Amino acid sequence: MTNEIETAALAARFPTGFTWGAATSSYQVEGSTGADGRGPSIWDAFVNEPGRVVDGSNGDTAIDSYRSIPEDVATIKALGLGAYRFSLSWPRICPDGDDRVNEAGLAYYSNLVDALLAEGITPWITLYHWDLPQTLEDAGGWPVRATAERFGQFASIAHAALGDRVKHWITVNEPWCAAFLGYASGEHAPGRREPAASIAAAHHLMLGHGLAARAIKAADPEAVVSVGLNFYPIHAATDTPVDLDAARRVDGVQNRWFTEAALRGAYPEDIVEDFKAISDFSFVEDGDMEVINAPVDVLSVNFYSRFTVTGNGGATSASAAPTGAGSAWPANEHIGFVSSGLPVTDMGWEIDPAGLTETLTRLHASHPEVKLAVTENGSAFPDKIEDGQIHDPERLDYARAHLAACADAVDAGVPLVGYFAWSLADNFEWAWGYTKRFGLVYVDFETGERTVKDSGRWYGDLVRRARANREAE
Ligand code: IFM
Repeated sequence: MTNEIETAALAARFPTGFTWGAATSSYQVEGSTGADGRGPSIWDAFVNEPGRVVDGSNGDTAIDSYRSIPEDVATIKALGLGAYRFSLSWPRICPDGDDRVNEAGLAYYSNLVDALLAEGITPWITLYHWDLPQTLEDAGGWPVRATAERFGQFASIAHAALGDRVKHWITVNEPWCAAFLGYASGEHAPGRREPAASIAAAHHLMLGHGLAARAIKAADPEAVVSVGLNFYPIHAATDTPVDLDAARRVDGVQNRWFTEAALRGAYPEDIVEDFKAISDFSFVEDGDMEVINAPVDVLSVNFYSRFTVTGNGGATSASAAPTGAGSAWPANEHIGFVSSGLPVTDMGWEIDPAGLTETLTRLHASHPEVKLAVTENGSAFPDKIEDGQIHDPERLDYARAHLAACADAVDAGVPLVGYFAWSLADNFEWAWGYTKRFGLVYVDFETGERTVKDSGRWYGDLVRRARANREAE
């Protein structure tokens, strides 16, 4: 009973029109990587290299979402969600990454959009969630300018096919991961370890964002355009100058680099100076920053954890280290990540709900003109089926605490317009394969069978209560 009262009280704290959803991405859920003319992506190649994925798995089947539109939409509906964020597989639509379109690939997304709309579920499309067509990587990948231009073209193709029904567009998801895990530490596809090239990759990902955002807005001024960035509160391990400087650097690369480029049209000067140690920035052309500074209607905030940082890299503690610690921070290899003693999820990521409020209020203070949406938030914990049920109190507590943190931000005046749980269902967790479960819905990876977890039921209950409150007003 107490819990029901608490849930009702939490639901009442969200404003009218708030978007409630869950998120996935193409390579993590679709499977059918060889079906209907889809071309290969960098992830198809990467997973086949020995040692890249901890359990040696791949996304060939994933959770079979390509063949499960009715089931997936029914699951979203059963949870009571009003929105579904999914990504388009670029090589499914443009198998060679150029302007030749694979109509069968487009048809899959068109059918998914129709099925969602028929159930009153609003689609939020992400254009790039890391599955670059392999042909574009063969031509140089994101360190090369032409990839950004191709991406702008892809955005126009996707929007021309789906823009009559889809209003919400997120251009690029987590360019930090795509650039620095993909091209600096090599922990993600394409697995390159070229720190200088990773900075060019980061620039071209943002240029791609700008080109895509402008193409969509030109086609539909009413479209709601966004870019998806991953944020972490950064704390210095001590107040020594070396640790404080490490915190400034990590905060700059993680929280300010992409945000300021998109929203202010300039990279933070202090980080430009740091990066000059390894890059001459010759890839930045006149006019690029204006393109990158395209209108953003909603900033998509992905939030999982916080970092405590030291300038003495040797002190890195494995449990506190983000994926890619050290080598994923080009020009900052001396930096380490230490535990602050907070409890951690199955990823080893510290749980810091107050850090979400801190992130949202800081973003609002720095960029008051833009609305915010939490487009990913969630936790991995090992799950066990017991009598056909999944009791996952830790995931439920994580969700409850982070939603309360969102409500605190709303109370503080942050224009927060939505929340998307990561993820709708357990799926392929990149270099962790199928060993980490983030879903509101449990997936039996052998049979594909779905079972709603306790956390999914709780989230659905919260959403229904929030909606009922507003309808009663
Ligand atoms: O699964 C990923 C997702 O693809 C991007 N953001 C973080 C999630 C959890 O690691």
